[in-house]
Amino acid sequence: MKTRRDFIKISALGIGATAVTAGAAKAVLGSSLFGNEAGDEGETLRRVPTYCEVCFWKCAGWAHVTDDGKIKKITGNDDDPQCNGRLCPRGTGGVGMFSDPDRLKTPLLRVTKNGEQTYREASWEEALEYIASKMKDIKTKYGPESMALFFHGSSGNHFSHLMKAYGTANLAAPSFAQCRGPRDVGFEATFGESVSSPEVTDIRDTKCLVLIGSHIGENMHNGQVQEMSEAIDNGAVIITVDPRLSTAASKSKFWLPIKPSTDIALLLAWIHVLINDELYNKEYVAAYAEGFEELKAHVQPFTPEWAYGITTLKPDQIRSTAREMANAAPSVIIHPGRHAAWYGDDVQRTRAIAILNALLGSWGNRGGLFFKEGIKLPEFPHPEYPKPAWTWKDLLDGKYPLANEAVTNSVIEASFPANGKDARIKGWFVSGTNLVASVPLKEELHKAVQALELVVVVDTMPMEITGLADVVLPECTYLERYDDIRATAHREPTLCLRMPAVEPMYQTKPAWWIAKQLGEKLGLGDYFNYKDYSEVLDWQLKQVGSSLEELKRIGVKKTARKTSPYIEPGTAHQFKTHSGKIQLYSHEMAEAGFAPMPVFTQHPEPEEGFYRLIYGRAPMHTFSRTANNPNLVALMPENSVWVNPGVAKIWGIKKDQYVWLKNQDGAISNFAVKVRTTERIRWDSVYIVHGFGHHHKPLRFAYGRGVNDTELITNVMLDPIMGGTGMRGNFVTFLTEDPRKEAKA
Ligand SMILES: Nc1nc2c(c(=O)[nH]1)N[C@H]1C(S)=C(S)[C@@H](COP(=O)(O)OP(=O)(O)OC[C@H]3O[C@@H](n4cnc5c(=O)[nH]c(N)nc54)[C@H](O)[C@@H]3O)O[C@H]1N2
Ligand SMILES: Nc1nc2c(c(=O)[nH]1)N[C@H]1C(S)=C(S)[C@@H](COP(=O)(O)OP(=O)(O)OC[C@H]3O[C@@H](n4cnc5c(=O)[nH]c(N)nc54)[C@H](O)[C@@H]3O)O[C@H]1N2
Ligand code: SF4
Ligand SMILES: [Mo]
Repeated sequence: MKTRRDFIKISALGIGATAVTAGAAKAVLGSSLFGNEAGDEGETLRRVPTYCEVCFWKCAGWAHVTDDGKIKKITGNDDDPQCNGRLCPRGTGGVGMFSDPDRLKTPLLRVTKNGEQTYREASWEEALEYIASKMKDIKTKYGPESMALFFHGSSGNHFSHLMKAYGTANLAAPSFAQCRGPRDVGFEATFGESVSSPEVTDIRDTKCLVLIGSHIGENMHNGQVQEMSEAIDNGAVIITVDPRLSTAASKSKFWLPIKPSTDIALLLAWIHVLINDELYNKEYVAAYAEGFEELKAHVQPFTPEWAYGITTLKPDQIRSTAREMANAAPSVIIHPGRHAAWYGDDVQRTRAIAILNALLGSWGNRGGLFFKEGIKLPEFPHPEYPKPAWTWKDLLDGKYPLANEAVTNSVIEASFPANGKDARIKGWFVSGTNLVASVPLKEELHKAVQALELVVVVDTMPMEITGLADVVLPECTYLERYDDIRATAHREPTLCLRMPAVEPMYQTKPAWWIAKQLGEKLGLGDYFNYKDYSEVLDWQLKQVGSSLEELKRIGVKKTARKTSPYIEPGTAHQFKTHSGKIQLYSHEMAEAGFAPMPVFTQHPEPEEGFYRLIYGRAPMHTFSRTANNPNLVALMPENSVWVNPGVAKIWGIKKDQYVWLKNQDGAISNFAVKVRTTERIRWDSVYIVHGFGHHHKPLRFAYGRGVNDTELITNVMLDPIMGGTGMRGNFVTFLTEDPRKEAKA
């Protein structure tokens, strides 16, 4: 049967590219585009403030621009506490987002030509008219609630405003159910608030940092990495729990190479030791927590000896690391992690992490977790948003009661008819997220895309997601636009500006402009009462005693805190839970029908000949968003699969050999991946970096390089508490011959 919406390769337009090797990237582009170089002799460079969009740490920096409009380099802003004047390799290489020859250049419309679907170039007027008329149509036929926005990154703010003005609250980001959602819900259930982004971890002054899976150093969240190395220099004890000798583990006093999926057993044993050996912070627990007696009774069976049989970690190792934490308390951090969607019981795991922090008294003490403070910018005046008749919550049918942000997977599942019911979501607006690579629901995505009446994708690059769109809108990169002021609360309140360093290339436009044009075409002009976004920023900044002019000059404005980052000795502190106390026993979870204290669940193990597929980050890339960035491809062109030498020997596979991976359900990687044999990984697991193995040919530097973990994640373990998609219950085996050879012959 012919599908309604074919995946269209943008190369069909003839604007695609021929494959170029990574090494040749530099030659193709010419070195001047590579940034990081001083200006030529005698050349004066203009400094334009920005904040980085290569990941969501949002470091503040300067774009250095020549008189004729070339971006020579990007450097950190010394006044920014999130980066202290230093960008990570990805941020420095951010110029590549701008100079990438494969960028989207014009709006594209899906058309059928000689019976085949393809894109044709369109003017902005035509593309926006088309979207507006479809959106009006959807509003009339089904109500505005049946439009959904999927977003990640700065452009999301502009389209969220548009969608709320239009009348829908179905705004979903993969950064919830595919990332930090379980962690945030676990911490909210315990402390009444999440640890935010950037996290409120006081790593700089800590005496003991415990990393559970969190692989800082490969996870390059800038400020955290800097603070961790400062803490190490100051003699802090690092304890890393990871089945792989991560960069962080290699800098640790203790590396606990845990059997994957068993972390909750270790956490319960640590809680057991802290309580039974009376190592916990009695004063703090008495003053700020409730449910201690219930917790004490609950953990009695969970001795280190019990955990040993599950985790493979020796009892004395568990006891001595618990003692290290207690010695450092309250200047100790059990890091909350960030990408927490692992095994489907992830809220329980992060609850256990939160409880450990509570027992040690870390939140509210120097070297633990601090209280954040920020500058609240007033919203630019606009009419009230209409109240939607229903929201994403109504799509859950009573599932995931503690989800407090839209669950991407549920919104996707509501986008096609199922069980005899019509789909409630009829149109998608997607911006800054490559759902094909970031949400492990291939079939559901496919069904949704066949059923939807409108799919709009706003992106800077011809990523896989663009092939699913009816209309592709090319956004200019962060170096060519205004966005909202960065006003995130953290250790020090800051305001930070992003403005265009150069004019947008090609026909690309900023998200604020796209949202405003669409708003006007939809009769929502009152919500976009300005000519240029700089007016909005100037108005907002003036409300808090600054101005656009000031921020253009300094980039970052820091102000003094008005409140203390720590609990003042002798004062009564209220946490943000209903009772004001930390919930060691969670009434909220009990009422919702879940275990009120963390429980360990045994997860399936790999069958003979299969290995658990675990994945993570590399310092030079951000997910799939940098996969084609010529600067970063030059640093790391492909991922490799980490294999224990003992396992490689059984299979007769050699270092640097290319293999295909096949999972428990028969899914086979699209491409081959290079083997890295290393003692740094347990024998029962293999490891790859996420974001590679692109199958979209117009990505000339990324196409066919390495493997894509998402296509091997066919078993998804949903967290019943908030809908997180646990992705680490997949097992792979090796294929040494090209599995598609016969088909190709
Ligand atoms: N298998 C697997 N899945 C995962 C993860 C994993 O490790 N493995 N990680 C999970 C995590 S932690 C997260 S946070 C999510 C991330 O998921 P996504 O946010 O979907 O991440 P990216 O793959 O970086 O996709 C970003 C998209 O934004 C586009 N883009 C970049 N800059 C701009 C811009 O300025 N404007 C616009 N409009 N578009 C832009 C890029 O070209 C790309 O298409 O993925 C989750 N999914
Ligand atoms: N360079 C770079 N930095 C990034 C990003 C990026 O794309 N590139 N993305 C950012 C984003 S959005 C996020 S969410 C974070 C994600 O980064 P983190 O939150 O730090 O890490 P995770 O992806 O949860 O975990 C990866 C680590 O968990 C280990 N692991 C796998 N299974 C298990 C297990 O069962 N138990 C334990 N204890 N460990 C296990 C892996 O070996 C790996 O070292 O990184 C952020 N920083
Ligand atoms: S950590 Fe690196 S990539 Fe992320 S915002 Fe900062 S400089 Fe950019
Ligand atoms: Mo994430």
